[in-house]
Amino acid sequence: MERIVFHVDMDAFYASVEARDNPRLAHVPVVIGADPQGGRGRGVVSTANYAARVYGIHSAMPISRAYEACPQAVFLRPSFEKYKQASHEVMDVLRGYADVLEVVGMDEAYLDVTRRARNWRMARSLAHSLQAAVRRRTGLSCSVGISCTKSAAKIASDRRKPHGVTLIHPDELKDVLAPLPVKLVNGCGPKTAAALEEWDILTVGDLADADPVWLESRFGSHGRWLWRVANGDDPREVVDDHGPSKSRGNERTFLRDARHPAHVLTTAHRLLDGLLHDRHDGRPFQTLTVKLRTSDFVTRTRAITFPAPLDPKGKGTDERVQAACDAMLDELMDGRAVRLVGVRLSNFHESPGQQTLAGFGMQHVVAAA
Ligand code: TTP
Ligand code: MG
Repeated sequence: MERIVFHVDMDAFYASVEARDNPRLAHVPVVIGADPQGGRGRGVVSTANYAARVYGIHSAMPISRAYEACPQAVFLRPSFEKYKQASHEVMDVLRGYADVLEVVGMDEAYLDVTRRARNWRMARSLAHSLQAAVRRRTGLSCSVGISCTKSAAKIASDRRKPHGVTLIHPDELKDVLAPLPVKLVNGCGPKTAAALEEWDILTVGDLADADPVWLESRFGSHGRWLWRVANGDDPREVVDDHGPSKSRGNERTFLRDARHPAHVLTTAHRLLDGLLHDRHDGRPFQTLTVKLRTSDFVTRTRAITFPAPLDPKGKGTDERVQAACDAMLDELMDGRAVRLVGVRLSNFHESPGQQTLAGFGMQHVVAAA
């Protein structure tokens, strides 16, 4: 059966995280990277938001050139911890949409959705819901490419950025690929591209039409691989190479900052409910973490480790976990309006653990920030 593969890539990832956490950045050019030092800086641009790209600014460009192109842009140093955290939030959402999820970097992932989508029409609508869920639950925007192979899905995700959904149907795959530059073929680095160019092989179409025997004699087995991919044939599976997740979380950014503690608690209960009754993961867990971000963008977490693992479907688990969650959130709420609330389960055990009476109590707070 033909596979249905998504490639999800976050839009202007670092810059979007910064804009999410500081809405004043939303409509001005933002450049993340080295300190421009008034045009004398020596580092490079990590990324730029779309408003800054209008000035020709892009990743890996010297920061001094970016400064020259747009001195009025906001220049920020990267905060990797923040991006890592945002990446976890995104991947948690994606996990809920995939038969198999393969995270390939901080801001991109492949999803095999063959079983759940069943056909191309449903795949497209699944991609739109995924995009909406990522935006709702993380405040960030992504682009989705849909096709029958990883290579094709990756090419697709780049075609309508930002916030695009692009489907390349298998029937049109060869035609869509043909005019693209060879460097977009998986495995074709700058050196191979230069070598191919000497033989007038400039586009994916040129490569697809080349003689595979000649390619193999010139580039070894790599040559044959390139020829296969250029012909739309990429056998790589989407693989979950990360083993069972070490934690599962869920969080919600309020459309308007929440002023009533009861509203925050009810939302947290709903998120918990989703985690405890996840169809795909019923492992017992021992740690619950809550997170609260107030309207001034201060984020704090509290965690509790129960004395024994809790079975998510066990009698009384919901109540116990809710009580622990309420106690921690009560402690974190100090009258400031709340922008985001999150909950996370971790410290998983593989089989339902023996629950003792001690499991009814709470033990100690393990993290506070
Ligand atoms: P990309 O996905 O390449 O870029 P992007 O997400 O910023 O923008 P796009 O909408 O075009 O996808 O890279 C993801 C992040 O990786 C990016 O936000 C910053 C970081 N990065 C660097 O630090 N240096 C680089 O040269 C590149 C390409 C990315
Ligand atoms: Mg990206």
